Amino acid sequence: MLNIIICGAPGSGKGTQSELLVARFGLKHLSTGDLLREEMGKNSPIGQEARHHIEQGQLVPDEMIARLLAQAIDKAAGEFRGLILDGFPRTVTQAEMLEEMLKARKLDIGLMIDIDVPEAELIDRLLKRGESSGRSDDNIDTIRKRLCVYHEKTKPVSDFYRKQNKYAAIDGTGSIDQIQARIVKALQET
Ligand code: B4P
Repeated sequence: MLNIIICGAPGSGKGTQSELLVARFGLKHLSTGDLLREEMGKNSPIGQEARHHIEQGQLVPDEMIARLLAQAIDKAAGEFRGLILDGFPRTVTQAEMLEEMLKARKLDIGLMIDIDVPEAELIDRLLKRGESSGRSDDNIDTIRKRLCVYHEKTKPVSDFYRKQNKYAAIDGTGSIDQIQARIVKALQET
């Protein structure tokens, strides 16, 4: 079973590339950003707490997001050939939590794909998305905060998987198809 993580800064194209991988490999796509937006849409207690953090450009608490992800994995149990975890883990603590979560379900990670895009392009993409997405976190002040949080908390997660030889850095510039081809090549070389 192929279980992969797609990581990268906000706007690096994690969601975009995940959708293409789903179509190609029949994987189950679990985006923690989507799970949180679903809760916010329902205005559930989790959604209300998440909104507060997301609008500040901060990450939601590790325990909250880990619980939400575990529930989503269990809900999909038996119906997937592999998982794409999009936007999780975003902290080293989440990476440790994920190890335990997967071990308990006799699963493991094959590869972490880290999509690398220069900051100016990230800001450009997110501002463009903000024109139509209606996402309250796609504005310049929040984008800058999200990028700081990414460098401080998420970048170190790469080392966690690099040490396990489960890491591939992917150039995230160019067309969506070019980037997809780089990811598929990395997966084939695993
Ligand atoms: P996410 O939903 O993961 O949002 P993202 O990082 O902004 O999006 P992504 O990288 O998927 O970008 P996309 O493909 O859409 O997280 C939102 C928030 O939720 C976080 O800030 C955090 O607060 C919270 N959260 C989520 N997971 C969490 C966790 N594990 N722990 C704690 N908190 C968590 O691409 C962006 C845009 O670029 C799109 O408009 C797309 O069309 C465009 N694009 C993509 N590829 C392109 C290309 N090659 N060229 C030009 N444009 C491109």
